[in-house]
Amino acid sequence: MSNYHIKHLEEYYQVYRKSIREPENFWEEVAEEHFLWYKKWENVLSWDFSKPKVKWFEGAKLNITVNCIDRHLTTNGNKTAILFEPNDPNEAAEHITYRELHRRVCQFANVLKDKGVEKGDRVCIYLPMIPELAIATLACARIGAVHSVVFAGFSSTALATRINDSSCKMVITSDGSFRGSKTIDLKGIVDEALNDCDCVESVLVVKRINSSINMVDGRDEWLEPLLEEAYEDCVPEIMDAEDPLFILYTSGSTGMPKGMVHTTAGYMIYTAYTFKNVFQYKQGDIYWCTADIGWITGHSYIVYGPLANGATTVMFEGVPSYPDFGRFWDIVEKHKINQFYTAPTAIRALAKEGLELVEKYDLSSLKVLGSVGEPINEEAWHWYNDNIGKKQSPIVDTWWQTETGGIMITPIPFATPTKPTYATLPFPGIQPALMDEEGNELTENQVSGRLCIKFPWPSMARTIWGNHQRYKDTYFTAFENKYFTGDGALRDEVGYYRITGRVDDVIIVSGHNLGTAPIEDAINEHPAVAESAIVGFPHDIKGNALYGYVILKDVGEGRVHDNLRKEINQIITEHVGPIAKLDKIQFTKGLPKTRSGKIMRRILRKIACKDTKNLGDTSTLLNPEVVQEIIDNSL
Ligand code: 7RM
Repeated sequence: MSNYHIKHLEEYYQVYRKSIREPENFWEEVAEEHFLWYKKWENVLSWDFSKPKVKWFEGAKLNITVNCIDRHLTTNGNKTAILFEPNDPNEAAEHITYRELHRRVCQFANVLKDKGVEKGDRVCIYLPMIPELAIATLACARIGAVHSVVFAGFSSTALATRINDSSCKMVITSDGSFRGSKTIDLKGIVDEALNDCDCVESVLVVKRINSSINMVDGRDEWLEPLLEEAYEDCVPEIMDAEDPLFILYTSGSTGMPKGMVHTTAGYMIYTAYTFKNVFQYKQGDIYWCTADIGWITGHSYIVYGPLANGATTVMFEGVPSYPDFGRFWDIVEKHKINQFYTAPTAIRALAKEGLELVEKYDLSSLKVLGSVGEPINEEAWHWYNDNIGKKQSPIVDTWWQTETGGIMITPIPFATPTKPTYATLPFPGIQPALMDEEGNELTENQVSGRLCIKFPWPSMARTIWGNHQRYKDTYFTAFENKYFTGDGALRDEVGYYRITGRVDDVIIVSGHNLGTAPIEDAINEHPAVAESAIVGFPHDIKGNALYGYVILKDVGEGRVHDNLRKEINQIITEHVGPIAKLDKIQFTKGLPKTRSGKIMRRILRKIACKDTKNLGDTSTLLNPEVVQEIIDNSL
């Protein structure tokens, strides 16, 4: 990919204006300049948000792994593609060159083929942050299989739901994972999940922690010996531009997660072009995104975007607190990281530990700092800017979503003047709109509203796996002819955007998108629970924490509430994962409900935030009397 990127604000505005005036020419030029195509497109874009239908580069033929790997081999074969930093700081880092990556992806792809995986088949990947995770995704893409990576912190029930929803034929996992001083029995979790999955024919197991695990005859196999036997080259499958590349689940307003489907050409172009411009990546730079590949941030900005640019991308297996809270800075110094991309929740956790562990390390290699996943508060922004960037490295506060596939609103470093807590300006090709509740677009500056996008962009999700109607209902129904993000935002006097947070039932805890519904479903499984409602409240480190209101079936005098609290969190851990545990649990006799039976979360949210002076209109409630009781007993 050519090294050219946007260099100053005037140029940003020029590029932006062109991208809006002639979007098709704009994206066609990006696609023409940078990528390898077996066949060029017949049509750049066709779209209709009322269906909704979006197609980019129809008729084009390509393979994304050829663009991410093969095409770098002649010039950059010996360059490090993936730099793996293990959990244990005493274990040597692994430098995987582009040539080696090519061989390992091809071998893995051949194993998949041998096991009967074909183009279009779904493969579930449930792995820790080890090189095999990136290699497995690329191996799927090599042969046209659709990967569905499930974050390896999810429970067996959550895993089973995702495997079944897209009827995955194969699961790729490991014997276990290292996380700080702990090990986690991943294979055990997979075994449990598979009790409820009839679609899975085979399980490939990577050896990572050397634990003794149970292998099911005829279903499970160790990966290593198969790889050793596998041929070192694999002819890439020729894919259509709109063939699905992967499914990634994100939570929604019902218990059922949404399998967002991303397709090949548009996703490739957009992640590559945003990576280059947002991080100002130069040949030779070492780039590190601390996300897990189990989230969209890892898909787009650890794997596909960086590799499409021939970059060196760091994969870190561990946690920021192990062996101590200086680990991130230790890695920055050790590998001379140039671009560092992390989440506000991590920044807040590290800021709390004081400066000693920062000042120990040489951070002078850093050029660009990134933030993603939730609004970054003013305090965290300044701490990051002052102590990590030493006021020399611009912070790119990047707003985007699983559904958008790539970064949507962001500063371009060294071009866009940054402003704390503002994601600033739309990336070229992105047309945001702020809407009032009646569905009118607010066109002036200094307004706030619901954030929509008015025009398609190449990396937008095309559908929800198996449920196009839900895709339409969730994103294209609230505002006519617009994609609704679910977020609220404001636009300041110069047109900068500040994302204010979700306006729906999604709560972001430590940067993880949690739907209230699956957590409530889990709590309601407890035999003593009649009903429950979850809301978020501000938390110093996690951004938001969870507050649960629980109605017990029978307020038996003998029950010890503390035990119940533990049991409820235990059930949540089993059904959703530990990330969804409740910080506060209030037992209550009733929940405020509308006449149609919908819980008025707005009121519960205010109580959890200790903002009870103005509860708004409670007259529509079926049972207004419960409100005072809840306030009186609030935690
Ligand atoms: C990339 C990612 C998406 C939701 C999104 C927002 C929130 C993400 C920012 C942000 C404020 C940001 N995908 N969000 N980035 N809010 N400023 N820079 O996180 O699908 O997991 O979450 O995250 O609410 O809608 S995600």
